[in-house]
Amino acid sequence: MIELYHCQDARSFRCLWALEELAVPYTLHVMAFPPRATTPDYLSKNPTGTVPLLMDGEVRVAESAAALEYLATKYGAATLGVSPDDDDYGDWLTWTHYGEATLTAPLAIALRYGAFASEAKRLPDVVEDLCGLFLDRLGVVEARLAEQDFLSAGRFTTADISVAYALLLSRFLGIEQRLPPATGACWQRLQERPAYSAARKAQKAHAPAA
Ligand SMILES: N[C@@H](CCC(=O)N[C@@H](CS)C(=O)NCC(=O)O)C(=O)O
Repeated sequence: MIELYHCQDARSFRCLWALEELAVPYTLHVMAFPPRATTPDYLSKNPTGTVPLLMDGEVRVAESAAALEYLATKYGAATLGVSPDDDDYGDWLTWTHYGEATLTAPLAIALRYGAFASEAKRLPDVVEDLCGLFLDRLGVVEARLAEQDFLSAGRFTTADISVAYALLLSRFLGIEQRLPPATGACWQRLQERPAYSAARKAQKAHAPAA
């Protein structure tokens, strides 16, 4: 049975959403954030203390885009994934990783210095600069979504899940209203997917007691 270690709305949400899309059985462990402080035992499973950690028998994947790629390749070759034989394979990989490495990375730092840091350590100019960088980097997403409904392969894949997570984070920075139109419209459509709602319900249902 697959096990997913998760914190509410953290990058592990990508994996939770993918698991719901794939309808494979899984056990969900939701920890309060940050697990290094709230769940010290977790460090023995993942010494970086970060989520996600996806375990599938002996297999352990601790990067969210890698976990998407793993799940798609292993359980969703014809649904969330794209086969190496397919012309869209490189494109699909690019977007699946773009969502984390290029889009989410600046937003995560912006959240750190905008929302999580103590008042004295907040850096509003840096936060605005990082948000601007994120919005610039969304330009290629907007160009693609102005032409087609999904980012890659002409259908819903992990590429959409990966990028959509960055769009979710934009909400927590108060810049969701600044998403360009085709991207914003796609984000609305993605939130209507039953698996997205199921993932949101699952993280709530398994939330640790406050
Ligand atoms: N690139 C990694 C980043 C993982 C990461 O930093 N996760 C955050 C939550 S979104 C975390 O667990 N932070 C807790 C900490 O750093 O202690 C991935 O995509 O999985």
